[in-house]
Amino acid sequence: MKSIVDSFLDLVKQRNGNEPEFLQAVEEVAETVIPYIVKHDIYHGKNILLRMVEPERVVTFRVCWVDDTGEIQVNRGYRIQMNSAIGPYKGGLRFHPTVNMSILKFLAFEQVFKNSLTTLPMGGGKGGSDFDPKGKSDNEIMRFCHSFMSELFRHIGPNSDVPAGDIGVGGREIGFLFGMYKKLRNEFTGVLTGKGESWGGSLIRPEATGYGAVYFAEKMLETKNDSFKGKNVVVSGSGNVAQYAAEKVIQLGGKVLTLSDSSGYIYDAEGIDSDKLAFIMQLKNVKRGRISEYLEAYPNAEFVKGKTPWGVKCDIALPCATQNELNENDADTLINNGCICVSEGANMPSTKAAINSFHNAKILFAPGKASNAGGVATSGLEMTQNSLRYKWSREEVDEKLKEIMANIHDSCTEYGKDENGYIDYVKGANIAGFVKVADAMLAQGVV
Ligand code: NDP
Ligand code: 2IT
Repeated sequence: MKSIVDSFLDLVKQRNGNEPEFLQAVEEVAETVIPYIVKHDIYHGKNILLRMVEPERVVTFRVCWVDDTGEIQVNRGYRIQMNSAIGPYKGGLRFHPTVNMSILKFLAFEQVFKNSLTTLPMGGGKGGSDFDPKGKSDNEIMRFCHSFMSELFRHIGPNSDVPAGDIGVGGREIGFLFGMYKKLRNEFTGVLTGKGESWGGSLIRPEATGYGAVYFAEKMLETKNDSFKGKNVVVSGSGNVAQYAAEKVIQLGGKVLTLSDSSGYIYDAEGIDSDKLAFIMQLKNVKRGRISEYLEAYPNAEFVKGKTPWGVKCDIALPCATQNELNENDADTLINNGCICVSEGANMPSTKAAINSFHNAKILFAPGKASNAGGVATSGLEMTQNSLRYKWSREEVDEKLKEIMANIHDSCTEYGKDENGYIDYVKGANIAGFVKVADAMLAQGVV
């Protein structure tokens, strides 16, 4: 068995040797899906996984824009159209200086499995730019977004490819991108999700990824007759996903001890309550400040510079910042400190060795492609509402989101439960996500 996995990975490495994050994502899937393929004749010998690791299309383009000092800036834009077997390409746009082909291909690959798990008809894609939004004025952000869309519009559409937000792309950026798309196409369509409430956006979309990651953790805890009530929770990041994960934890009676950004983390032993979270939302979303400024309002808290929060003793950990932010040592520290549950809000925040530690310790661990799928699922619900030219209430969307997260939990259990009752959510998510896409690819032939 091992040798089939190894020879597959050797081939993928030969073709993508300079793409470490992409290889990391493929390796995790191959190790769980190939043994399943080998046992199931309909998938065996069809090179399905080999077809799935090759993007259907990759677009890269130049993005020129003029900064506030009048200087001309040049960035690189990308859209990876990974797999459209079960629906239009769907996935976010990331604006961050670390964006490159490896990062976007890993994200697009994960997205294919994640979108399949949502039960909604969405293929997988991802895009973005190496543009750094930090410290840019609103006008600079607008000029960049307009320039970016002045090329991307050729490659997307409401029935072909529907982008959304990710790191560095939130409501403000989606607005600027949508404005330029609408102008160039002269049509008002649901080509992007995460839109504003008054122009086609879905209620609960901003909250959905963070809420979903907590709903998923709640489902995992239920398997142990446990809940968030009275639990100490460590959250990383302080962006969209982290903020709403924290909000839901507080609503469910948990105590949020930390939040972070790329400069370090804040630790508030008294707990970050809803008033403190409102301060953080204002600080990050309106003032666009740094998490360390929390101490100006709440001097009893600590700011730990240059560190991630995994050393803080907790019951539950929610990594909600970025890829590979939690390594093997961090995982061991969490386990030794009594952590019982890790639900990933970010994409691939735990390294492979960290995941092995969680599995060996038999604690509850959910990979992002299952636990953070609430964001894209609610994007799918936004697409549905746009097609219907209709709007559901907050309660209706939240109810559907909860139901989708519960379904994903069931799918992971179906394919991931071992003979001793332990649920390997990584294996479960990979196989459940794979089966639906593979069946569609088989039905559509070699295209
Ligand atoms: P935001 O841009 O809103 O926030 C990102 C947060 O992560 C910030 O606090 C940022 O800090 C921190 N961060 C980013 N890069 C690093 C880094 N290299 N080291 C440490 N901290 C870092 O993004 P989101 O909250 O939307 O995204 C967070 C994660 O969730 C990503 O992995 C994304 O792919 C994933 N995700 C997002 C979804 C969505 O709907 N938005 C859906 C599913 C997954 P700083 O400000 O210092 O950069
Ligand atoms: O990683 C993700 O799932 C996202 N950034 C959200 C994608 C989407 O289309 O809503």
